[in-house]
Amino acid sequence: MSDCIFCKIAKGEIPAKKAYEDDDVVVFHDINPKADVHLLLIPKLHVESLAQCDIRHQQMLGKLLLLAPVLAAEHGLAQGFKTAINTGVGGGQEVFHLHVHVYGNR
Ligand code: D5M
Repeated sequence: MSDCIFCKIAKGEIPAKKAYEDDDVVVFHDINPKADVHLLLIPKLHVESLAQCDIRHQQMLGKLLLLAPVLAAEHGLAQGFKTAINTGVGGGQEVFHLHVHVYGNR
C-alpha cells in the first residue's frame, strides 16, 4: 500500500533501525520504545491487522512468532520478553500494517 509507513520501511523508502530482514519479514526498532529493547516484526506483504489474516497467512504468522524468541535472544533479553499484536482501533492499533511488538528489559 503506497501510503503505509511500514510498507515504506520494508521497501527502504524511509529509514528505520533494522535488526533483521529476509524475503518475507523485516524487523526494526520501535521509534517510541517501551523498554530497553523494543522491536517490531512485520511481514513485507501489506496486511492491515491480525483480523484480516486467514489460512493463506499461516506460514507468515508462524514465521513472525518463531522469530520473536530468536530476535529477543540476539538483543540480550535472556530473562524473557513481552509480545503484543494490537488489533484494530479498539485494540490500540495505530499503524495499520500487521506487526508484532517484542520488548523487554535487559
Ligand atoms: O504500534 C505502532 C508502533 O509503531 C508504535 O509503538 C510506534 C511505532 N512506529 C510508528 N512509526 C514508526 C517508525 N517510523 N519507525 C519505527 N517505529 C514506528 P501499534 O501496535 O499500532 O499501536
